[in-house]
Amino acid sequence: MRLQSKNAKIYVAGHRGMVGRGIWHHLREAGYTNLVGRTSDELDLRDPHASRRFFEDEQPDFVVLAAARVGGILANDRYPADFLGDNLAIEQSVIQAAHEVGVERLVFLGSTCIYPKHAPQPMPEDSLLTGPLEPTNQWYAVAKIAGHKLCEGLHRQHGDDMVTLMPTNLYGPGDDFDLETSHVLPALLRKTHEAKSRKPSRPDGSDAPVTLWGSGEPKREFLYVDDLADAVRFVLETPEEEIHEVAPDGMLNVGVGEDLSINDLMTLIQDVVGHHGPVEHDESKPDGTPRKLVDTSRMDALGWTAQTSLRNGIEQTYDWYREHEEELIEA
Ligand code: GFB
Repeated sequence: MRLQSKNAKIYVAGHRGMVGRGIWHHLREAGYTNLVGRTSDELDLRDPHASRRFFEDEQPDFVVLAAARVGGILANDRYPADFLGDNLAIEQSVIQAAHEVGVERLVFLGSTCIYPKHAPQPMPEDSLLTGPLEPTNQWYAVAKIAGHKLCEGLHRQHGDDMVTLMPTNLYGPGDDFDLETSHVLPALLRKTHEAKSRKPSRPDGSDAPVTLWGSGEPKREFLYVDDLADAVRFVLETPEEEIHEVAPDGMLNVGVGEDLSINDLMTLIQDVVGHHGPVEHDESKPDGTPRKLVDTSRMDALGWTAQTSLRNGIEQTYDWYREHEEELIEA
């Protein structure tokens, strides 16, 4: 059942993370007044009993499942059991509880790393499970595939209204800027900002170098978090039959339809930050999947497109980073 009433109770799971927070603010701005959230200290979503109690007490009408253990290429590679186990546990507990209390609709957030490493580009939803996964993030991918399949299975077996969105690489205000765990965009923003701020500059007046991981040749597509939040609202408001007409498996890619190499992203970030200095490569770090551009035909057919240009999104993220720099470094 689609979201129509501004008073409907919407539970945003993971509302303190970058994605959940973006969705929360966006829904608020769209006039939805009855939002529910719990921090991970208040409610451990990996615990099925606690999740079940919470759903029974709150009886949400709609659920957006944005809670997950997430991280960049290195974190995925270093903590395989956490990325697989925590995500499986969260999905099982939240999706099952939503089924048991009979919510109107659940929107589950997956990731485009669920597609095979060598999927055709752009990657259509039906390339799922047609080939081997990228090894660095296979653990996270398997968990996200399982979450989607649980939604698809509940739809098939019980008629539950559950939709999975597969967003491409996300970034924006509130992102993780920790260099060990973050994704490439916030990591390069921080490194470039710090290189530019390092004084004195080099003898020729140029800024200190920035080191990026790997060859810089892999290509990625970046989606601004507010655009994803808008896509979530749009999907919540779209009738179920329309969604299933374009997405019989209940899966919708969300992207911008364009990608660029990490080297080109570096150049754009240098331009936004005003960094004039060399770029070095740490080839001991992995490149990951060579390319990950999503086919957005299904969302196009429903009438949704992303609005924020990459440059504009990076500028807004950089503004946010500078405002919060001190607290981020202390944390
Ligand atoms: O964003 P990222 O960590 O994740 O890395 P993935 C993308 C590319 O940027 C890789 C390169 O080729 C990295 O080697 N890169 C260059 C850097 N410099 C840096 C840096 O300083 N930090 C980081 N983090 N990367 C993740 C998956 O894959 O994407 C997750 O591991 C999830 O499971 C997420 O799917 C969206 O795009 O490779």
